[in-house]
Amino acid sequence: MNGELRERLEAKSEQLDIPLIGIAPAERWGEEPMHPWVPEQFRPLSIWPEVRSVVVIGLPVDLPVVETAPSIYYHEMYKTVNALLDQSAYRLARFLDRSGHPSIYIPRDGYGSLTVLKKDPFAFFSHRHAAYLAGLGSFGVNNMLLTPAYGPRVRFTSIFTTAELPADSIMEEDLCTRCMRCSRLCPAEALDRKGYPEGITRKDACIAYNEKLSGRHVSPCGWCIRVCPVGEDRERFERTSPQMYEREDVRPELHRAWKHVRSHGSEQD
Ligand code: B12
Repeated sequence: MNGELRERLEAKSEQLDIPLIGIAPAERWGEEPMHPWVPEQFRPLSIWPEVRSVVVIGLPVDLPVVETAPSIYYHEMYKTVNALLDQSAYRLARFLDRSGHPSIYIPRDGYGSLTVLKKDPFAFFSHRHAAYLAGLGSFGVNNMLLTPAYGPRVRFTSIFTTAELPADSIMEEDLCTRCMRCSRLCPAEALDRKGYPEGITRKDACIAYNEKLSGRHVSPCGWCIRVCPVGEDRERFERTSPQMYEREDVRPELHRAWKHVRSHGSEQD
């Protein structure tokens, strides 16, 4: 195990302003910690047989920005975070390469368009499951991985490396409070109340709704991550009452601000 390399990797991530990093051994996918689990051909060792460890990084989306969604503001932030995720993962792969361990980055999404997803709603590799195995969080009813620092308001990507790095433990705690706001407030009625992995996500409904938003330049939707009460970012941004998303009288000044942001820079509903 290369403890010294892990320390240097963490220092490099710090330097790149990456707040979340976790590591899972590639063989952990074979342990099938829940059912249904990631099918064999989607696992790291099937994709790149030389991989020994999977490094997962997470970048947050700011709560006050996702609150304005559907808006050009969240649309732009989503693009910014996506670009940074890909670039940071690419750079960390080069860092590991230079340390003598061949490594490759995986793109944060990996699909061409929503039309492609309608036919096949899967990417070749799932970062949510990788982040779970790397100890970064637990699954919520909203089908997302919830983290202590940002709840579901964090996007992930992964790096496959031949280095054998000390791993993190899977999080035992279940962070989801089962408040059901995500399921109740989803505009596409895509989430049932059972939670992941038993619950059914109507991917087709979610994709169709995002397609509509995309035509107006305000995708993605973001409701299921906005209303989630989990995450220290709620305290930091003074948004401790998720009731405000259902009742305009709880924070009327915020509702006015969101309407203002939504009414510019994109085609109206
Ligand atoms: C496709 C996709 C979508 C689709 C479909 C969503 C869905 N419900 O699956 C659309 C476009 C609608 C979408 C929407 C959103 N997404 Co999305 N999406 C992805 C993407 C590209 C691939 C997901 C995937 O293929 N997983 C792989 C399979 C293995 O997982 P699974 O679907 O859960 O499969 C299970 C079961 O279906 C079962 N199973 C049973 N039979 C079969 C058969 C086969 C062949 C397979 C594969 C599986 C399977 O086994 C699996 C294991 O439990 C990932 C990026 C990535 N490459 O990981 C982002 C990702 C999951 N999305 C993300 C986000 C944030 C969102 C949104 C909030 C949008 C937004 N940015 O505001 C919404 C939330 C929707 C929701 N609540 O589910 C983040 C999640 C971050 C987090 N904190 O967890 C990711 C990881 C992107 C990223 N790089 O960070 N997304």
